[in-house]
Amino acid sequence: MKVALIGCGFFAINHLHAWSDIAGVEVVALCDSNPQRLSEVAKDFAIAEVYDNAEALFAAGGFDIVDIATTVESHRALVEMAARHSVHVICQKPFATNMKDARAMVAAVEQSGKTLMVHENFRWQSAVRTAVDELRNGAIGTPFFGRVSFRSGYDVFSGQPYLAEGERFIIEDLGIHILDISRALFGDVLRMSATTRRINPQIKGEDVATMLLDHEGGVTSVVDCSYATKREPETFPQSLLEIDGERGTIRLDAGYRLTIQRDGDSEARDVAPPVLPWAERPWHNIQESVLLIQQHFIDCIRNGQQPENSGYDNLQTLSLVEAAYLSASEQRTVDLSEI
Ligand code: NAD
Ligand code: 89V
Repeated sequence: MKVALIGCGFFAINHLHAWSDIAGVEVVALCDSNPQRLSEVAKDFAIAEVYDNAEALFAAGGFDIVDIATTVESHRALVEMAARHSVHVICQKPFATNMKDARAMVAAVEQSGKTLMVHENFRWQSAVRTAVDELRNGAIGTPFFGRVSFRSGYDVFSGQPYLAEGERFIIEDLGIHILDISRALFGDVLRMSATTRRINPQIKGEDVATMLLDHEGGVTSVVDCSYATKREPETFPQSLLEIDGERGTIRLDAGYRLTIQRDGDSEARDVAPPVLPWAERPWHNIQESVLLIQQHFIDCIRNGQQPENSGYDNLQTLSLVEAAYLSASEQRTVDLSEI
Protein backbone atom coordinates (compact mmCIF):
# COMPACT_ATOMS: atom_id res chain seq x y z
CA MET A 1 0.00 0.00 0.00
CA LYS A 2 1.32 3.39 -0.97
CA VAL A 3 1.02 6.30 1.47
CA ALA A 4 1.37 10.06 0.93
CA LEU A 5 1.94 12.12 4.06
CA ILE A 6 0.85 15.76 4.37
CA GLY A 7 2.46 17.80 7.15
CA CYS A 8 6.09 16.97 7.97
CA GLY A 9 6.17 18.63 11.40
CA PHE A 10 6.97 17.63 14.98
CA PHE A 11 4.70 14.60 15.27
CA ALA A 12 4.79 13.35 11.67
CA ILE A 13 8.25 11.91 12.29
CA ASN A 14 6.59 9.26 14.46
CA HIS A 15 4.09 8.46 11.69
CA LEU A 16 6.95 8.01 9.22
CA HIS A 17 8.91 5.68 11.52
CA ALA A 18 5.76 3.67 12.19
CA TRP A 19 4.94 3.33 8.47
CA SER A 20 8.48 1.94 7.92
CA ASP A 21 7.75 -0.75 10.53
CA ILE A 22 4.53 -1.97 8.86
CA ALA A 23 4.92 -4.77 6.31
CA GLY A 24 3.66 -4.04 2.83
CA VAL A 25 3.44 -0.26 3.34
CA GLU A 26 5.60 2.36 1.65
CA VAL A 27 5.53 6.16 1.97
CA VAL A 28 5.93 7.35 -1.61
CA ALA A 29 5.34 11.11 -1.32
CA LEU A 30 5.59 13.95 1.17
CA CYS A 31 3.86 17.32 1.21
CA ASP A 32 4.49 20.37 3.39
CA SER A 33 3.89 24.04 2.75
CA ASN A 34 7.20 24.79 4.52
CA PRO A 35 9.89 23.98 1.90
CA GLN A 36 12.74 23.74 4.38
CA ARG A 37 10.92 21.30 6.62
CA LEU A 38 9.85 19.32 3.55
CA SER A 39 13.36 18.89 2.22
CA GLU A 40 14.84 18.00 5.65
CA VAL A 41 12.28 15.25 6.25
CA ALA A 42 12.48 13.98 2.65
CA LYS A 43 16.25 13.65 3.07
CA ASP A 44 16.02 11.95 6.49
CA PHE A 45 13.53 9.35 5.23
CA ALA A 46 14.90 9.10 1.65
CA ILE A 47 11.58 9.99 -0.01
CA ALA A 48 12.09 11.44 -3.48
CA GLU A 49 8.62 12.70 -4.37
CA VAL A 50 7.86 16.02 -2.62
CA TYR A 51 5.15 18.67 -2.98
CA ASP A 52 4.74 22.07 -1.36
CA ASN A 53 0.95 22.05 -1.79
CA ALA A 54 -1.68 19.37 -1.46
CA GLU A 55 -3.46 20.11 -4.78
CA ALA A 56 -0.26 19.23 -6.64
CA LEU A 57 0.19 16.06 -4.56
CA PHE A 58 -3.34 14.84 -5.32
CA ALA A 59 -3.07 15.84 -9.00
CA ALA A 60 0.05 13.67 -9.30
CA GLY A 61 -1.65 10.75 -7.46
CA GLY A 62 -0.03 7.32 -7.29
CA PHE A 63 -0.98 6.50 -3.67
CA ASP A 64 -3.78 4.59 -1.89
CA ILE A 65 -3.72 6.35 1.49
CA VAL A 66 -3.24 9.94 2.58
CA ASP A 67 -1.92 10.51 6.10
CA ILE A 68 -2.84 14.03 7.25
CA ALA A 69 -0.48 15.10 10.05
CA THR A 70 -1.06 18.85 9.87
CA THR A 71 -2.62 20.93 12.66
CA VAL A 72 -6.39 21.13 12.86
CA GLU A 73 -7.15 24.27 10.85
CA SER A 74 -6.19 22.56 7.56
CA HIS A 75 -8.00 19.26 8.22
CA ARG A 76 -11.38 19.94 6.59
CA ALA A 77 -9.95 21.14 3.26
CA LEU A 78 -7.46 18.26 3.12
CA VAL A 79 -9.94 15.52 4.09
CA GLU A 80 -12.44 16.78 1.50
CA MET A 81 -9.69 16.91 -1.14
CA ALA A 82 -8.78 13.32 -0.28
CA ALA A 83 -12.43 12.28 -0.62
CA ARG A 84 -12.64 13.91 -4.08
CA HIS A 85 -9.55 11.93 -5.10
CA SER A 86 -10.91 8.71 -3.65
CA VAL A 87 -8.11 7.62 -1.34
CA HIS A 88 -8.24 6.17 2.18
CA VAL A 89 -7.69 8.82 4.86
CA ILE A 90 -6.00 8.90 8.23
CA CYS A 91 -6.26 12.30 9.92
CA GLN A 92 -4.58 13.52 13.10
CA LYS A 93 -6.61 14.65 16.10
CA PRO A 94 -8.27 17.02 16.80
CA PHE A 95 -10.22 15.99 13.71
CA ALA A 96 -11.95 19.39 13.38
CA THR A 97 -12.49 22.62 15.28
CA ASN A 98 -16.28 22.24 15.31
CA MET A 99 -18.96 19.58 14.84
CA LYS A 100 -20.30 21.02 11.56
CA ASP A 101 -16.92 20.58 9.86
CA ALA A 102 -16.41 17.15 11.43
CA ARG A 103 -19.79 15.87 10.20
CA ALA A 104 -19.14 17.24 6.70
CA MET A 105 -15.73 15.52 6.61
CA VAL A 106 -17.19 12.17 7.68
CA ALA A 107 -19.95 12.48 5.06
CA ALA A 108 -17.46 13.39 2.30
CA VAL A 109 -15.29 10.30 2.86
CA GLU A 110 -18.36 8.09 3.33
CA GLN A 111 -19.56 9.14 -0.15
CA SER A 112 -16.17 8.24 -1.64
CA GLY A 113 -16.52 4.69 -0.25
CA LYS A 114 -13.03 4.87 1.28
CA THR A 115 -11.92 4.27 4.88
CA LEU A 116 -11.49 7.21 7.27
CA MET A 117 -9.71 6.90 10.61
CA VAL A 118 -8.86 9.62 13.11
CA HIS A 119 -5.37 9.20 14.56
CA GLU A 120 -6.73 9.00 18.12
CA ASN A 121 -3.91 6.93 19.52
CA PHE A 122 -4.10 7.12 23.33
CA ARG A 123 -6.54 4.20 23.63
CA TRP A 124 -3.93 2.20 21.66
CA GLN A 125 -1.18 2.68 24.27
CA SER A 126 -0.44 -0.87 25.35
CA ALA A 127 -0.85 -0.17 29.09
CA VAL A 128 -4.24 1.48 28.55
CA ARG A 129 -5.18 -1.24 26.09
CA THR A 130 -4.50 -3.94 28.68
CA ALA A 131 -6.89 -2.25 31.12
CA VAL A 132 -9.53 -1.82 28.39
CA ASP A 133 -9.25 -5.50 27.41
CA GLU A 134 -9.39 -6.70 31.05
CA LEU A 135 -12.50 -4.62 31.69
CA ARG A 136 -14.19 -5.73 28.44
CA ASN A 137 -13.35 -9.36 29.27
CA GLY A 138 -15.17 -9.03 32.60
CA ALA A 139 -12.17 -9.04 34.98
CA ILE A 140 -14.04 -7.01 37.62
CA GLY A 141 -17.63 -7.53 36.55
CA THR A 142 -19.84 -4.60 35.64
CA PRO A 143 -18.10 -1.25 36.23
CA PHE A 144 -19.85 1.58 38.05
CA PHE A 145 -17.09 4.18 38.52
CA GLY A 146 -14.00 5.29 36.63
CA ARG A 147 -11.29 7.90 36.71
CA VAL A 148 -9.03 8.75 33.78
CA SER A 149 -6.36 11.15 34.90
CA PHE A 150 -3.50 12.94 33.13
CA ARG A 151 -1.61 15.40 35.36
CA SER A 152 1.78 16.77 34.42
CA GLY A 153 4.08 19.77 34.49
CA TYR A 154 5.96 18.73 31.34
CA ASP A 155 6.89 21.53 28.95
CA VAL A 156 4.87 20.64 25.85
CA PHE A 157 5.18 24.18 24.48
CA SER A 158 8.80 23.95 23.35
CA GLY A 159 8.02 21.10 20.91
CA GLN A 160 4.56 22.37 20.01
CA PRO A 161 4.57 26.20 20.36
CA TYR A 162 1.07 26.52 18.85
CA LEU A 163 -0.34 24.90 22.02
CA ALA A 164 0.39 28.13 23.93
CA GLU A 165 -1.36 30.31 21.37
CA GLY A 166 -4.93 29.02 20.98
CA GLU A 167 -8.02 30.16 22.91
CA ARG A 168 -8.54 26.45 23.61
CA PHE A 169 -5.73 24.30 24.97
CA ILE A 170 -5.86 21.30 27.24
CA ILE A 171 -9.32 19.87 26.52
CA GLU A 172 -8.94 20.21 22.75
CA ASP A 173 -5.36 18.92 22.62
CA LEU A 174 -4.97 16.41 25.46
CA GLY A 175 -8.36 16.07 27.11
CA ILE A 176 -9.62 14.76 23.78
CA HIS A 177 -7.36 11.71 24.23
CA ILE A 178 -8.43 10.94 27.77
CA LEU A 179 -12.10 11.53 26.98
CA ASP A 180 -11.60 8.97 24.23
CA ILE A 181 -10.06 6.53 26.73
CA SER A 182 -13.11 7.02 28.93
CA ARG A 183 -15.34 6.15 25.96
CA ALA A 184 -13.20 3.08 25.19
CA LEU A 185 -13.69 1.91 28.79
CA PHE A 186 -17.25 2.93 29.60
CA GLY A 187 -19.03 3.73 26.33
CA ASP A 188 -20.85 6.79 25.12
CA VAL A 189 -21.98 9.63 27.32
CA LEU A 190 -25.37 11.13 28.10
CA ARG A 191 -24.42 14.21 30.16
CA MET A 192 -21.31 15.95 31.34
CA SER A 193 -20.17 18.89 33.39
CA ALA A 194 -16.75 20.52 33.36
CA THR A 195 -14.66 23.19 35.01
CA THR A 196 -11.54 24.75 33.53
CA ARG A 197 -8.68 26.90 34.87
CA ARG A 198 -5.64 28.61 33.44
CA ILE A 199 -2.70 28.43 35.86
CA ASN A 200 0.22 29.18 33.51
CA PRO A 201 0.01 32.94 32.77
CA GLN A 202 2.16 32.55 29.65
CA ILE A 203 -0.40 30.66 27.62
CA LYS A 204 -3.77 31.72 26.21
CA GLY A 205 -6.00 28.71 26.82
CA GLU A 206 -6.98 26.59 29.80
CA ASP A 207 -4.35 24.21 31.22
CA VAL A 208 -6.52 22.45 33.82
CA ALA A 209 -9.85 20.73 33.24
CA THR A 210 -12.01 18.49 35.41
CA MET A 211 -14.94 16.69 33.83
CA LEU A 212 -17.73 14.53 35.24
CA LEU A 213 -19.33 12.14 32.74
CA ASP A 214 -22.57 10.21 32.99
CA HIS A 215 -22.20 7.21 30.61
CA GLU A 216 -25.10 5.49 28.83
CA GLY A 217 -24.33 2.15 30.51
CA GLY A 218 -24.61 3.65 34.00
CA VAL A 219 -20.93 4.34 34.79
CA THR A 220 -19.94 7.70 36.26
CA SER A 221 -16.44 8.77 35.29
CA VAL A 222 -14.14 11.60 36.30
CA VAL A 223 -11.82 12.71 33.52
CA ASP A 224 -9.21 15.16 34.77
CA CYS A 225 -6.22 16.72 33.07
CA SER A 226 -3.60 19.30 33.93
CA TYR A 227 -0.38 20.70 32.53
CA ALA A 228 0.10 22.76 35.70
CA THR A 229 0.87 19.86 38.05
CA LYS A 230 4.46 20.04 39.25
CA ARG A 231 5.20 16.76 40.99
CA GLU A 232 7.81 14.05 41.17
CA PRO A 233 7.99 11.61 39.62
CA GLU A 234 6.78 13.43 36.50
CA THR A 235 4.36 11.07 34.80
CA PHE A 236 4.15 12.60 31.30
CA PRO A 237 2.63 11.21 29.11
CA GLN A 238 0.92 8.55 31.22
CA SER A 239 -2.85 8.33 31.60
CA LEU A 240 -3.68 6.85 35.00
CA LEU A 241 -6.80 4.78 35.55
CA GLU A 242 -9.04 3.79 38.44
CA ILE A 243 -11.97 1.53 37.70
CA ASP A 244 -14.41 0.12 40.24
CA GLY A 245 -16.60 -2.80 39.26
CA GLU A 246 -19.08 -5.01 41.10
CA ARG A 247 -16.39 -7.71 41.70
CA GLY A 248 -13.24 -5.62 42.11
CA THR A 249 -11.00 -2.88 40.84
CA ILE A 250 -8.50 -2.16 38.08
CA ARG A 251 -5.81 0.46 38.70
CA LEU A 252 -3.20 1.72 36.24
CA ASP A 253 -0.76 3.64 38.40
CA ALA A 254 2.31 5.77 37.66
CA GLY A 255 5.21 3.77 36.25
CA TYR A 256 2.87 1.55 34.20
CA ARG A 257 1.83 -0.60 37.15
CA LEU A 258 -1.45 -2.41 36.60
CA THR A 259 -3.24 -3.90 39.60
CA ILE A 260 -6.35 -6.02 39.35
CA GLN A 261 -8.15 -6.94 42.57
CA ARG A 262 -11.05 -9.36 42.38
CA ASP A 263 -12.95 -11.37 44.94
CA GLY A 264 -10.21 -10.83 47.53
CA ASP A 265 -7.27 -11.65 45.20
CA SER A 266 -4.76 -9.09 43.99
CA GLU A 267 -2.54 -9.32 40.92
CA ALA A 268 0.07 -6.68 40.01
CA ARG A 269 1.66 -6.48 36.56
CA ASP A 270 4.33 -4.36 34.92
CA VAL A 271 2.72 -3.13 31.69
CA ALA A 272 5.51 -0.73 30.66
CA PRO A 273 5.54 -0.26 26.88
CA PRO A 274 8.61 -1.22 24.85
CA VAL A 275 10.97 1.53 23.72
CA LEU A 276 10.93 1.01 19.95
CA PRO A 277 14.31 1.44 18.20
CA TRP A 278 13.29 4.90 16.91
CA ALA A 279 11.55 5.99 20.13
CA GLU A 280 12.78 7.92 23.14
CA ARG A 281 11.61 8.27 26.73
CA PRO A 282 9.23 9.62 27.90
CA TRP A 283 7.47 9.68 24.51
CA HIS A 284 7.92 5.91 23.92
CA ASN A 285 4.46 5.24 25.29
CA ILE A 286 2.84 7.49 22.66
CA GLN A 287 5.27 6.38 19.95
CA GLU A 288 4.37 2.70 20.40
CA SER A 289 0.68 3.60 20.10
CA VAL A 290 1.36 5.34 16.78
CA LEU A 291 2.64 2.06 15.37
CA LEU A 292 -0.29 0.12 16.83
CA ILE A 293 -2.98 2.46 15.51
CA GLN A 294 -1.43 2.70 12.04
CA GLN A 295 -1.15 -1.11 11.91
CA HIS A 296 -4.84 -1.28 12.91
CA PHE A 297 -5.74 1.07 10.04
CA ILE A 298 -3.89 -1.08 7.49
CA ASP A 299 -5.47 -4.27 8.89
CA CYS A 300 -8.93 -2.71 8.61
CA ILE A 301 -8.42 -1.69 4.98
CA ARG A 302 -7.10 -5.15 4.13
CA ASN A 303 -10.02 -6.88 5.89
CA GLY A 304 -12.72 -4.46 4.73
CA GLN A 305 -13.54 -3.43 8.34
CA GLN A 306 -14.20 -0.05 9.95
CA PRO A 307 -11.40 1.13 12.26
CA GLU A 308 -12.21 1.37 15.95
CA ASN A 309 -11.42 5.10 15.64
CA SER A 310 -13.38 5.68 12.44
CA GLY A 311 -14.34 9.26 11.58
CA TYR A 312 -17.89 8.39 12.61
CA ASP A 313 -16.76 7.07 15.99
CA ASN A 314 -14.63 10.14 16.58
CA LEU A 315 -17.68 12.41 16.27
CA GLN A 316 -18.62 11.14 19.74
CA THR A 317 -15.24 12.02 21.23
CA LEU A 318 -15.27 15.43 19.56
CA SER A 319 -18.76 16.11 20.88
CA LEU A 320 -17.40 15.53 24.42
CA VAL A 321 -14.80 18.23 23.79
CA GLU A 322 -17.53 20.64 22.66
CA ALA A 323 -19.74 19.69 25.60
CA ALA A 324 -16.88 20.31 28.04
CA TYR A 325 -16.21 23.82 26.73
CA LEU A 326 -19.94 24.62 26.73
CA SER A 327 -20.37 23.29 30.24
CA ALA A 328 -17.37 25.23 31.57
CA SER A 329 -18.40 28.49 29.93
CA GLU A 330 -22.08 28.30 30.97
CA GLN A 331 -21.38 26.60 34.32
CA ARG A 332 -24.03 23.93 33.82
CA THR A 333 -24.46 20.28 32.98
CA VAL A 334 -24.66 19.69 29.22
CA ASP A 335 -26.79 16.98 27.65
CA LEU A 336 -24.86 15.48 24.71
CA SER A 337 -27.97 15.76 22.52
CA GLU A 338 -27.37 19.55 22.56
CA ILE A 339 -24.08 19.18 20.67
P1 NAD B 1 3.62 21.06 13.44
O1 NAD B 1 3.18 22.48 13.35
O2 NAD B 1 4.96 20.75 14.00
O3 NAD B 1 3.56 20.39 12.00
C1 NAD B 1 2.55 20.64 11.07
C2 NAD B 1 3.19 20.69 9.69
O4 NAD B 1 2.14 20.78 8.73
C3 NAD B 1 4.08 21.93 9.48
O5 NAD B 1 5.34 21.52 8.99
C4 NAD B 1 3.31 22.78 8.47
O6 NAD B 1 4.15 23.50 7.59
C5 NAD B 1 2.50 21.72 7.73
N1 NAD B 1 1.24 22.22 7.14
C6 NAD B 1 0.24 22.89 7.77
N2 NAD B 1 -0.80 23.09 6.92
C7 NAD B 1 -0.44 22.51 5.74
C8 NAD B 1 -1.11 22.37 4.49
N3 NAD B 1 -2.33 22.85 4.29
N4 NAD B 1 -0.46 21.72 3.51
C9 NAD B 1 0.77 21.22 3.70
N5 NAD B 1 1.46 21.33 4.86
C10 NAD B 1 0.85 21.96 5.88
O7 NAD B 1 2.47 20.31 14.24
P2 NAD B 1 2.59 18.94 15.08
O8 NAD B 1 2.98 19.25 16.46
O9 NAD B 1 3.35 17.94 14.30
O10 NAD B 1 1.04 18.52 15.15
C11 NAD B 1 0.36 18.07 14.03
C12 NAD B 1 -0.93 17.39 14.50
O11 NAD B 1 -0.57 16.26 15.27
C13 NAD B 1 -1.79 18.28 15.40
O12 NAD B 1 -3.13 18.15 15.02
C14 NAD B 1 -1.54 17.75 16.81
O13 NAD B 1 -2.65 17.88 17.67
C15 NAD B 1 -1.27 16.29 16.51
N6 NAD B 1 -0.46 15.63 17.54
C16 NAD B 1 -0.87 14.42 17.94
C17 NAD B 1 -0.20 13.73 18.90
C18 NAD B 1 -0.72 12.38 19.30
O14 NAD B 1 -0.22 11.72 20.17
N7 NAD B 1 -1.77 11.90 18.64
C19 NAD B 1 0.97 14.28 19.47
C20 NAD B 1 1.39 15.52 19.00
C21 NAD B 1 0.68 16.19 18.02
O1 89V C 1 -0.91 13.97 22.12
C1 89V C 1 -0.89 15.15 21.84
O2 89V C 1 -1.75 15.58 21.14
C2 89V C 1 0.23 16.06 22.30
C3 89V C 1 0.53 16.01 23.76
C4 89V C 1 0.69 14.64 24.33
C5 89V C 1 1.78 16.80 24.03
O3 89V C 1 -0.52 16.65 24.43
O4 89V C 1 -0.06 17.37 21.90
